[in-house]
Amino acid sequence: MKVTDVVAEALVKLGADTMFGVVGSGNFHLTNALISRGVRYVAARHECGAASMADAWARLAGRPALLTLHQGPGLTNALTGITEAAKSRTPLLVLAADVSARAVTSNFRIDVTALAEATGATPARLPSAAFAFDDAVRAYRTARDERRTVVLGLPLDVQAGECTWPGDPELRVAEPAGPSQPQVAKLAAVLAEADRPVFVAGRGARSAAARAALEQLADTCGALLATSAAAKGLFRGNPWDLDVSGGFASPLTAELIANADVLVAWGCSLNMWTTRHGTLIGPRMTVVQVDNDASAIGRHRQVHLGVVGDVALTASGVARLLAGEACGPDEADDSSEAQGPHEPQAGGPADLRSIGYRSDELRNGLAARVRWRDVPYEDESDDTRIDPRTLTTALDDLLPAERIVAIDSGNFMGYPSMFLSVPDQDGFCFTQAYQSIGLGLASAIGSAIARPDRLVVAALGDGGGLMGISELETAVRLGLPMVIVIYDDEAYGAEVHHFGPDGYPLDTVRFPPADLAAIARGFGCDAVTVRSADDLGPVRDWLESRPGRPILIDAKVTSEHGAWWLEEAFRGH
Ligand SMILES: Cc1ncc(C[n+]2csc(CCOP(=O)(O)OP(=O)(O)O)c2C)c(N)n1
Ligand SMILES: [Mg+2]
Repeated sequence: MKVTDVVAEALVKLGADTMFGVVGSGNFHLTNALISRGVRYVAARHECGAASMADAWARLAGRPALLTLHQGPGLTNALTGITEAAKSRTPLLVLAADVSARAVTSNFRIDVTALAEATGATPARLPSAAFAFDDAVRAYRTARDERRTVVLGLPLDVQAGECTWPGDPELRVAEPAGPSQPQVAKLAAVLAEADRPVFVAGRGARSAAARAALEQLADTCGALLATSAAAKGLFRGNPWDLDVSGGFASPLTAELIANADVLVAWGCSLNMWTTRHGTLIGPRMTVVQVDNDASAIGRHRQVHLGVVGDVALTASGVARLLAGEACGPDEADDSSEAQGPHEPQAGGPADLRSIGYRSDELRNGLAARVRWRDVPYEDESDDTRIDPRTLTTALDDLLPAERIVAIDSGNFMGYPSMFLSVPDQDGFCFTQAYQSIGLGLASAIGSAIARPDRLVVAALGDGGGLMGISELETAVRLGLPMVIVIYDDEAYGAEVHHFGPDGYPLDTVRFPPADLAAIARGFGCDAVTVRSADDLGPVRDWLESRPGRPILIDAKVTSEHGAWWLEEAFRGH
């Protein structure tokens, strides 16, 4: 068989079914070999867009996407998206065509392995036709089982070679590893003593199984439930959900986390964003980190206890140990409540009892004040521009709850992150591990392909939106009914607010007005320019008719001062 057929057959047998890319001569045959075996191929207009689509798709599907690239510039164009995926531990297999070993003077020659390494991706290569099957299978398994972004270099001469089909690859998937019993016991002891425990769940806890196990354990010891931005939505619907910890946290959330006596990070790195540069971690707080990757423990800050193990297995192991033990100070007073610690409590009367950090009063306080949209503010809208908070609250009311919010980077980004609710952990696509602007539209497209059952909302700045705008053609060509909101301040607002207060010239980061609605119509989108909430009528009409094309909202937003989280963010520069 041809090597391209062997590689394609092996990947399909392993479960690959969705591929993004831009096709040139070097990846033409392999891409077609995959398509002919039933793999869905999505043609992007720029390789970086293809990479971000693949990244978002894989985050939501929970298994590797394929990214197919032409040799040389095909790979370098994709590097920013690949770096974001690698930093986010997205399972992604990059099929990177490469020049033949002997083509030393080719224009397309580039050091693929060095490039992959430089981005934090895992390099792999097909050095010979004879081992093409084994190398391709290993690359896919590394992406899937170790949640890595793998760049598989595919030299043209090897692709054109032949080899024999050795038989189907083994389909076994690596089992998650549980923690050691002594570590489970230590964590149980910490929680048994905790008066005000808070759990912060991160990317490594983004699953229904982890949610169930964490909620059960939190019920047992009265913990409040927060997430990092990457896991936003995980505890939606739980009355003890604090939403996101860190720079995006509402005042009540920040206060409750800072006052915890025990904080357990579950599959969460506790980076400067999640801890607000450490300010949410009090000096007497006991900090525990649970992660299936030993190297993640203590990487961003010191912890008192590190537990190496799968989040769901660890949480259920600790809950089992605590079962039957009173771990909240008030639990003994609560004997009238017949419910045992392991019975589901959400929504039931047992939620009303006081245990750990939980009380009736707090529950009511959370219901009334934990969301940003319930925090009072002075509306700064004027005749020509809408306050981004007012815009986003109006959209939150207008858009269906079953949604996925995909966010680009910039000053604007906290508004959609905090004022648009999401239904669960799959409702938020946050491609911010590399803090690049320009990835948001493509990650929204990848999300829409992964979850056609949900309305996807792309939230972009005018800078990031224009940087990635070529993919508007992809969204229109694919007939994706998505909402694209551009927070248009006619500037790289993040830079304006960073340097403006010190009196620096801002000409390099300000732009003349652009009619983004007209540009969108040129691509074939519906579009509307919004200067007040009254202008949102066409969005309502679009939602009712749901035509098979996107609608772009060019929201001319107020920008007198930077967003509240921005100051925090600049401390990390
Ligand atoms: C690829 C890339 N280039 C430059 C930057 C630096 N940068 C961060 S935010 C920003 C401005 C983004 O402008 P816009 O998308 O309009 O959002 P705003 O800040 O105005 O809300 C820039 C240039 C970056 N993060 N990534
Ligand atoms: Mg802007």
